[in-house]
Amino acid sequence: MKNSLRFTNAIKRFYTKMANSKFEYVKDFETQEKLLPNSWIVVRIDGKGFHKFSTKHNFNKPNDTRALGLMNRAAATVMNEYKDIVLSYGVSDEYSFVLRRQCPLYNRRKDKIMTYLNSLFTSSYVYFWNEYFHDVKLKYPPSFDSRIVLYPTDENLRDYLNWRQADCHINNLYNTTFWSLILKGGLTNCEAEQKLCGTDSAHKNEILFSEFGINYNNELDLFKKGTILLRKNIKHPLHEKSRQVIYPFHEDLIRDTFWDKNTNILPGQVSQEFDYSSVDRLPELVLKQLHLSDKVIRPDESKDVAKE
Ligand SMILES: Nc1nc2c(ncn2[C@@H]2O[C@H](COP(=O)(O)OP(=O)(O)OP(=O)(O)O)[C@@H](O)[C@H]2O)c(=O)[nH]1
Ligand SMILES: [Mg+2]
Repeated sequence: MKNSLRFTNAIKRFYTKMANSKFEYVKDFETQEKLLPNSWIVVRIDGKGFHKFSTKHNFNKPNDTRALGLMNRAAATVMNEYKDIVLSYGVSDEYSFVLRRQCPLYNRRKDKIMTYLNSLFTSSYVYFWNEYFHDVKLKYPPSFDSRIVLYPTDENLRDYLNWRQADCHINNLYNTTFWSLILKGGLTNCEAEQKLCGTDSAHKNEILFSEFGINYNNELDLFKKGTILLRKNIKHPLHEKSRQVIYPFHEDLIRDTFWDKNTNILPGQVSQEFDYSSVDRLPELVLKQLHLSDKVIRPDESKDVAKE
């Protein structure tokens, strides 16, 4: 009995091996694209059909701080997992992740990098949905496309980021004026579109100011500039030990000032010290990472918080 069982198993193993070797040739059809060495890797993800998604979930027009906060949270999760990301830039339903030139991640296999980053971003978007849209039920699963673009020089990388931020500015000025004409001015979508046709930036600023008393300069930098996420070492507000966090900035990327301050990015050093004593309050995104209530504002207020 024992012998016959052993014999049957041996036969099974033989046929499995035969079958494997017979079919194994299909593995040769798989290709692996390795990303060029010594070049900046940019992974850009973009929401699929977010025009519809934002309407279905009643996003505020033209900008919804909950939606932008959620995008930033999902992106920070990706940055936390993948330490080779030195900078991320987000606006509307898109995020760009910049991986340092020398990044050896997954042997620079394109598919691995692109799909892992995209799926972690997408699952995080769904995972954190309720933290941002408390009373809004997620009606259907959102999805994001992604692509990888390589930039060989620092100048190319900066120009890429300049392009995305300039796009943010152009779209936001247009959308702010468009929705003011509709929501405050009572125009139909078609009328607003016609009114804005052929207008330049100065003209849109003028419409906003003269018709609605809106000074575009006073709009939130979050809307005008998008969000730049950087890895920073900061002093924990309670015990002052150094902590690495993903810190959001809403500044001009195009000017040299940004690059003069954040000297670690282009040499590919992923993190840098950051003294936040001059900011009014730590951003919510940072407080969440430190598991702190958003009542904590500055180290000098930490004693009060610690007592609570
Ligand atoms: N109301 C509102 N809409 C937003 C916000 N953020 C993104 N959107 C919507 O998302 C769209 C993003 O633009 P696209 O990516 O070009 O459009 P899409 O519908 O996602 O189309 P595909 O990316 O081609 O699938 C915007 O045009 C808006 O309709 C927001 O904060 N508020
Ligand atoms: Mg989209």
